[in-house]
Amino acid sequence: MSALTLNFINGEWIKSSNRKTFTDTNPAVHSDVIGEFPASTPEDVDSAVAAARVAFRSWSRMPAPERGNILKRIGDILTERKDELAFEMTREMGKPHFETRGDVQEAIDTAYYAASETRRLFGHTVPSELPNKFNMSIRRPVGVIGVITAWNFPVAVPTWKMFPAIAAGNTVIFKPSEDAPHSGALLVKVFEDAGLPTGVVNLVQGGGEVGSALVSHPDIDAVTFTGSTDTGGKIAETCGAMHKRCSLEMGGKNPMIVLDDANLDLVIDGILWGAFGTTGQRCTATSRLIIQSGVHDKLLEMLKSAASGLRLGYGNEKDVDVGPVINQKGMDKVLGYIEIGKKEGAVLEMGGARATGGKLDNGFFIEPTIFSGVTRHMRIAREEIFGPVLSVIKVDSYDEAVSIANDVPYGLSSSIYTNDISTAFKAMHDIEAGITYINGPTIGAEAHMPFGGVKKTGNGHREGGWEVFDFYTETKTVYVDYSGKLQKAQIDNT
Ligand code: UN1
Repeated sequence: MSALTLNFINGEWIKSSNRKTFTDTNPAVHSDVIGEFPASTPEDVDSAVAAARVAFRSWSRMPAPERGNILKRIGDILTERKDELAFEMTREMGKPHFETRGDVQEAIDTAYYAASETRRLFGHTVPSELPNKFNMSIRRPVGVIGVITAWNFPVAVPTWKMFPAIAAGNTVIFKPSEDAPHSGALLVKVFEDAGLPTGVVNLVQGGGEVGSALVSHPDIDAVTFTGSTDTGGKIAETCGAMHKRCSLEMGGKNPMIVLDDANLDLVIDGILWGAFGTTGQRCTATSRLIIQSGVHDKLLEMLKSAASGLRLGYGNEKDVDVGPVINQKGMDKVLGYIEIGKKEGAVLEMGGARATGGKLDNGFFIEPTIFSGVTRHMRIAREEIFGPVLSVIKVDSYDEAVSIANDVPYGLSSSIYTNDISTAFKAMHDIEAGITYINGPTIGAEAHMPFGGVKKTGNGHREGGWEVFDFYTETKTVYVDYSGKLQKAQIDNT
């Protein structure tokens, strides 16, 4: 068994303290066992935090552009290994190889972007209200960061969190999802090979017990999490009680609005990619299609014919458009929602069952599924399904479309197709979401732009782009008085 099935703590690949393991398998080919990974314990978290705390002393003092040089090397190695990483990621979590290549590319972009930020990390200089006095703000790293991620972007999302964190001088404990430990370990191996100093990133594999130990650890200063809204809420409670900052990226129920004047061919490409890309298992997936009545019937027919051409299969084989869902639990959940949709009276236009036959019997495949006649109060219009299920809602007007788009507890991504520039600009403001795409689907965030959602999707922070550095740094305000005497603010200058 390779060393990479161990934890990585203080620069060494080591077993967990209790030697217990969990099994990781290929969701498209059940017989393909990827490995046994440590079901780690709170003691392992303790060792990782101790290592990260020691590393913080020197890492936080290193000139930021030097940290940036290491990030560049990480980006270079990710570029060299893009194909082999993508192969293993597809094997582990199922999305097709062209998509896992994109996942690695997102990590590469983030590495180079975060490296470039190490030459900025701007503070402010501001006039003082007193003479011979200089005011400024500088950024300081926060400390040791707990990073808890999902499996659907097993490389990109962890790097969105870790690269800006380490660029800013923090150190990290990384807990990947139990459904993506292998990708997580391969990523950490890249860090090791790039010469990231000992203890700066530590990997602790495992499930909820490790996650809770991280969140509640008194020596972890901040937690960043991508996953379910329920778990995020619990993390926020613990962090709140401990006065710890946390950044949460949670569920979505992302709408795509199609108005009568839209270019329908463009819309079809967008829906297929937005709703069925990553088998619908993105927090940004298009899960509601809100169509204006003038084009509703025509678009639905076009959509059914286009979606029936999607090829399901193991994503490391040729010509596969859509992979499996992640595991049995995921499959039960999605099939459960399909039953709910039927009971609620939505019209099942296509799909609606486990996909079987030939090699599909070896994995967790679900037919791309479309419901029409969905109304705003149905559960399939309001709850995150995280699978290849699209709910189509018919509306009469722009105003009705926006009102339905906003009528959910989530607000991550959104999209509108229209050729009317005034409507497009209006929608930018009217839609309650952290991200709005005009004439594009709800997926496709770029690494150097802020990413995050409103309402129950997030808690006010953003990943990606320049804003993420606000989460990973503390502002220190500095006053330099060079007048040679005591100057009393608010007293001497009134
Ligand atoms: C996620 O689903 O957690 O915009 C992230 C996108 C991707 C990131 C998705 N770049 O869909």
